Amino acid sequence: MTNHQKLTAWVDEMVRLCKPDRVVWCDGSEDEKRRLTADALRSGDLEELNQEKLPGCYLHHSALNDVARTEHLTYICTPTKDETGPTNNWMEPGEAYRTLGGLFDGSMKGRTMYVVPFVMGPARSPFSKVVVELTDSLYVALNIRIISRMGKVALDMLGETGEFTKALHSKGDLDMARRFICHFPQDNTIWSIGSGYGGNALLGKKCMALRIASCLGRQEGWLAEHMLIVGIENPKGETSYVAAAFPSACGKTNLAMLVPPASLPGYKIWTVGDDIAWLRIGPDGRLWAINPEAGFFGVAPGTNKKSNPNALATVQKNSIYTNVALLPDKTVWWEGMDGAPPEKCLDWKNEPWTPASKEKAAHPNSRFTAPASQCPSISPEWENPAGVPITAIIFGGRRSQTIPLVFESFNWQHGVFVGATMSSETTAAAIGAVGVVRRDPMAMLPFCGYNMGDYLSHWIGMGDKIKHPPKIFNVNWFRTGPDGKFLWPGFGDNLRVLLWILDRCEGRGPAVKTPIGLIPTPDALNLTGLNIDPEALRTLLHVDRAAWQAELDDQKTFFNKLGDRMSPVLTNEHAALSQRLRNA
Ligand code: GTP
Ligand code: SPV
Ligand code: MN
Repeated sequence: MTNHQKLTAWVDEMVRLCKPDRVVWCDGSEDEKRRLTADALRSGDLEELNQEKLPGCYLHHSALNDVARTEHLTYICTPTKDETGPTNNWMEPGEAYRTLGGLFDGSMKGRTMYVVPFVMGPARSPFSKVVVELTDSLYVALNIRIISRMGKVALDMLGETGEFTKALHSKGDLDMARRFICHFPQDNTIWSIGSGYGGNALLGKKCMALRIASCLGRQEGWLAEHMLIVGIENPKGETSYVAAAFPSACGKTNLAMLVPPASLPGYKIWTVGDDIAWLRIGPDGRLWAINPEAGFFGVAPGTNKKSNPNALATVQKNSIYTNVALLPDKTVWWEGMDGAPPEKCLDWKNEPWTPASKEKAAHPNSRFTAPASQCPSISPEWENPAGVPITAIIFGGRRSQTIPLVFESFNWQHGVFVGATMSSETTAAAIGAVGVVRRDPMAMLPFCGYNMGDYLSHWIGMGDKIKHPPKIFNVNWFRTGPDGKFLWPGFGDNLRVLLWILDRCEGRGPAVKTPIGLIPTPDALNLTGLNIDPEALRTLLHVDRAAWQAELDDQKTFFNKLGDRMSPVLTNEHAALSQRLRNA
């Protein structure tokens, strides 16, 4: 299939290590899809869903101990620990190759190795990168087919000498004691064993397009970010694009597919990407973004006709569902879907479930994998090799207290500080406690492939190079009241906040200066047709000085952790914020 000698030599070497019974090179054809799907149905990797109601859709159950990314088993393997930094797990590369080599040795005996070449980024884009993943998981091969441009297209792009990321994956025995997700940035290599789940196993996504790509971006002068990209078309037909970084399960897919409320007629939303953005400086001095992916690996629970009709429409065909509940008619269900819960179903563990059951029917991190091209709001520009120009960058987390609905930073440096001091309550997207506030700079804490201090300096440095930098904002859709309910309706109504952001980018839109940044005046947000309690709105836009003092202390603790790699520009921003809060 290829005359790329380095590629075939590497595949041969990995075959000698993993000792599969068979090796299958994936070409991405429809015929191959049919074959692999039939194999997956036979092996039990996939279960067929109702082909009348959900054509081309299948269900996958992962192992019970393999339902989310395992950050504590994820390593960056650089020659020195300092390059990896204090926020990542580190393993010396030699030790990592030895330890994982022992586990990979013979791991594919009795199994098939799929050689899966794919492109991250639009075909013919100079920004795109090729990855070749070797995997013993049919589920992984079929997922990659949906979320990237897989097969011949990638080998064509490689030619005989092109660069590619070497990604080796085996389910191993799925025991967490023998699970490792290791990144070798200096070798452009990823080795992952012991998991078949999402970000641990679909190595083009978080492992390559964020961890490895962030290292490439630093060397080559661009940014690989955990960001959605969305276009907002106004009633005059003008479209502006924004990129937004929120941590896992904090609303990227939903914002990327937002449906404008009926009370704001004439606006249209265009989805470019829902999870990852690669951002470069264009010839015009603006920042341009591409979505390296070709599909969505989205959170299922909470997706319904009201919250995200576009996602729901996207997943009606050619989609793989992971760890959702199965209804008697072989369609799917999850918590937060429209209508009453089913009288009975099989839960994500494949066990009988009724509304009286104590546990959830779908796993909180259950997901759908669906082609981006099926999304009703997909942007006509989504595969533009040049990307789309970014007017605003938005940071945001899940914070029940303190952080206002929206604020604007004073300039690029202050904006980077706002991103660097982001924090969010943890979610089910990673194994571990849920609801604990943690510092998560740019929503990249689990995804930065090098020293976080150097990463923040890279962001500062980019500001000097971008002639027309986007304005930087912060949002929080998740503020709650005394009753624990969300104060802001969220979802489609988030457009109201986006419109203020775009107004500000055009030098319009009233704002008040506060110590933390510029906040909309109460009448600055377009609230037409929205029934929101004025008291709730006051809380949403209020800067509580005592709460911000605690915030400052926690920011300081985090910055201190980065030691001498911490950007002095950002420590100065911290001191300046402290001063502004004192003077207020
Ligand atoms: P990853 O794929 O893990 O990176 O997640 P994501 O950032 O794309 O998050 P997603 O849009 O899938 O949303 C995660 C959860 O947050 C879902 O349960 C949503 O229903 C909920 N959510 C999203 N947007 C909003 C919002 O504006 N308000 C509220 N209250 N909840 C939201
Ligand atoms: C996330 O956790 O941010 C995801 C899902 O988008 S995963 O692909 O598993 O990383
Ligand atoms: Mn994500």
